[in-house]
Amino acid sequence: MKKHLAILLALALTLATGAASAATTLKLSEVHAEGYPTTLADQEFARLVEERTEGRIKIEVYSGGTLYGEETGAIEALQLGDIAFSRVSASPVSSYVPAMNAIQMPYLYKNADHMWAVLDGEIGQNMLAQIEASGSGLVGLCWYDAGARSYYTTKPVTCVADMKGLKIRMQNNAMMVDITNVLGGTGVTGIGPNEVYSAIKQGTIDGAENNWPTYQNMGDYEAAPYYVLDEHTRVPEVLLASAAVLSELDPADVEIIKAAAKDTQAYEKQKWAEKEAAAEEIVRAAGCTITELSAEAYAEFQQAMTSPSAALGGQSLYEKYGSAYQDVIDAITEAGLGF
Ligand code: BDP
Repeated sequence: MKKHLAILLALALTLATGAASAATTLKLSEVHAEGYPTTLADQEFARLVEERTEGRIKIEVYSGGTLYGEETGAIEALQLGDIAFSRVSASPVSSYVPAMNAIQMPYLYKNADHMWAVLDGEIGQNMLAQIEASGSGLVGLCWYDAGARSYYTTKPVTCVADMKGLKIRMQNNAMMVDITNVLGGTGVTGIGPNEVYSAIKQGTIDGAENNWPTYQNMGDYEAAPYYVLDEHTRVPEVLLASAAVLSELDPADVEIIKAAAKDTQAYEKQKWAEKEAAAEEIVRAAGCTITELSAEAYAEFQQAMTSPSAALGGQSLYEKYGSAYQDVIDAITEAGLGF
């Protein structure tokens, strides 16, 4: 009798705590290596979700591009519901949600504070909501920092004319390809960020463009030691979820997931600041040629990417990719007046 009571009690306890129900395990794809700011943020997100759902949801983070080496592959897997999450750059998301280009036009932000005021404000939060509302099958959870992107090449570049004829790996986004094309170079896509180093070494491309942390962490600075700080774009990172996978979960858990993601943003920004400084130090110590542009040379890059171009049949990048979102672009520019 006593034994039966104990079993009953144990059963009641398991039911009450939910310990008997199996945990749901979800996958998160990340192209960066262990220890990179976004990977650390993914892991913090997984920790918070597991803690706040009391173990009902476990998230496995696959770093280093082991699941998908190209972010477009991860995005398509999210649409199909093959994986639950992926931390990607906002750039390839534009191929699925074109309005995303409005927040990553060249020379759009005055500085990082300007970009963050926009992303944390109405425009950025509306953009996250728009990813979900667009019917893309994607859900935008939060933004992460990714600094400013600049060109790195196997030959010195100190002005726009030096870009002529260079084959430059760009992210999978038509606007990004045109950013290089308007400079007289050739934008090349289809190369994952982990393949850039070998593509440069093999001579398939003459360079690429990225922020300090990726330039250093992927080892690209050893293959293309000329880094020209033209800072053409600030493209934030975005943590995406699969709408199909979220629809299978308890709505209360979806709310926990959404809140947990937002709570990792400050953490990533702090790790980003540390890594950005450390990466710059490593690259400089390695003896790379870092070109800080004169005001005139900088203006030349800016001019090429904002005015009409023969490479675009007389259109400017802003006309070709931004005119449908002119109101958003104007609001972003206006928000920059205080910076
Ligand atoms: C890095 C982003 C990463 C992108 C990569 C790229 O963190 O998400 O995949 O650029 O250029 O800055 O593809």
